[in-house]
Amino acid sequence: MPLRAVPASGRPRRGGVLRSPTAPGLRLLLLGACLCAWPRGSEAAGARRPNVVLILTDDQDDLLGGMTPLKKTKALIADMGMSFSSAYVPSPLCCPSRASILTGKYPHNHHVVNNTLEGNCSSKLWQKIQEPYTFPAILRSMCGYQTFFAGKYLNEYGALDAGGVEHVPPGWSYWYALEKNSKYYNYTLSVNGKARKHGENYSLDYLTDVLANVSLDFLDYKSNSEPFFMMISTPAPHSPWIAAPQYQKSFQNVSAPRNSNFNIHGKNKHWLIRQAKTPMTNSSIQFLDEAFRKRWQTLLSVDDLVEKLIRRLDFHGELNNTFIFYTSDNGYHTGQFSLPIDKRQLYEFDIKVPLLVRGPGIKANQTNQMLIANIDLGPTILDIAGYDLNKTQMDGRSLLPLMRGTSNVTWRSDVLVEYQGEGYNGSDPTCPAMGPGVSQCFPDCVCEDAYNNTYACVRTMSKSWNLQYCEFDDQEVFVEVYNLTADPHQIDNIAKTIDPELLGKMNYRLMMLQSCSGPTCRTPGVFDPGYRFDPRLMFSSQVGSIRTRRFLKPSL
Ligand SMILES: [Ca+2]
Repeated sequence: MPLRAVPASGRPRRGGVLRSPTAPGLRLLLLGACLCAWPRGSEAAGARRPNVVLILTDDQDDLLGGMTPLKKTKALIADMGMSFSSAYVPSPLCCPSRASILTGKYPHNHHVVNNTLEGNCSSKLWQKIQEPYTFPAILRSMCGYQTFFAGKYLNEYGALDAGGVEHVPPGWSYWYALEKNSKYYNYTLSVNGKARKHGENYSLDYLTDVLANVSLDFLDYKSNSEPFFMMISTPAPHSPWIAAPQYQKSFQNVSAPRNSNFNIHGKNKHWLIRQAKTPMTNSSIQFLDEAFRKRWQTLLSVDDLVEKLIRRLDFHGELNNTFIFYTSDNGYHTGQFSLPIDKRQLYEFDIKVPLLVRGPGIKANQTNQMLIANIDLGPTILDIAGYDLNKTQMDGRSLLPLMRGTSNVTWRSDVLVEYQGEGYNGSDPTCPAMGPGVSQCFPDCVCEDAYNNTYACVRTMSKSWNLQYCEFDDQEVFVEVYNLTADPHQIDNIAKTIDPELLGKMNYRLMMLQSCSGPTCRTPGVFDPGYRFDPRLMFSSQVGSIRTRRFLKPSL
């Protein structure tokens, strides 16, 4: 059954009409509508406000060749615009990372800590406190954009305890959201709040293709009098890695990269890494190689989606007035430090993601090396729409000056990564060696997450430094530090040998970032020679809750 782009307010119509808002926060926003400062008179002069498309994949790495299968995407977005070569996520897990995209905030400010309802993933509290203030809600209510969502939203979206699929978040004019986590077949979509079940017929149900079709429908049926924002969030390349039939024999000769941290023992790393079995079993290696191939196969349908979308934008005369972003919610690893497959670690392979953009005013074939986090996407898109970022509490910064090649932009040198580990309290007879409190023990009983796999890192990039500093909230109060210039694969933890003064600076910077909120998160880092830290600014919104660390020196 073809999916028609039906507005969330009901029957198909020309022009997206906002649903009756239910959230009090959105009502407040609506009271001050039309607050986007698009230059007065510019539309009358023929200029149209830019459209924005955000394509978000699920678990697509940057470091292990994740972009390699996407040749058309590279040609149509990266080669036509800008690639950010240092783009990070503030949490290497779906729900916290997606919450950071939507809110423009670090996890300690949006309070989504893992993929469970208890961890605030699409919970009632999230719906009440954060969801009315996401950047799409502002785009819709303040800037008059038509807003379209298709695909995976937050992992617990559709949970009965949080309103089921009837819940449509404020700010979306068109809503085609997947219930729960990524699937390719046999799933339920919320079509503007009504459940629509899909089966396993490729031509009708393959989710990546369904997302492409409904997106094309939106472009055919949208209003031409308002600009639009589209967010298309694919299941690929998340497990269960089911490729379209025509791609299931692709990449038969491809294996996971055997780079220098593949299948080695992480001997100076935190306990969860040290318990991994080295060398990995043959069955683990076969499994991860097969997973690697299947992940790439699923991305071929994403490549088709991107091509179809851009062709349709061009057909409707919108391409030259549309910013198109492409990124992923977290990275991935296949065999690094003998961890078979997952994404919950602090290392580059899990926290670094592709980020591409093309659009008006962006020159072709640009690479930007500035330190970026996905909390910058919301501020960037609001900036494109003309919204004053000082009116938000977002932690990120607009990338628009970087995208336009503005000279003398003072940029940050540090971003924060925060992760709260998840454990499983039951026992597993197939994995008796591991006690309660661990999880993700697959394959071959190598566990990749635990309650105390809870850490915070500051990733620093400046002219002088290329470092990562991480502290664990575990019994060892473990510290890991890497010099990414000398050791790009993060093999040597230098926490014991690094200059103590530098260690103290990194500890201090981490403490500052973990206490930051809104404008205080946007400041340049301590390694910027022009930076003068003002603690009054940092703690202005944190009165009475100044965070103190349990230690100043590392314990290894
Ligand atoms: Ca993910």
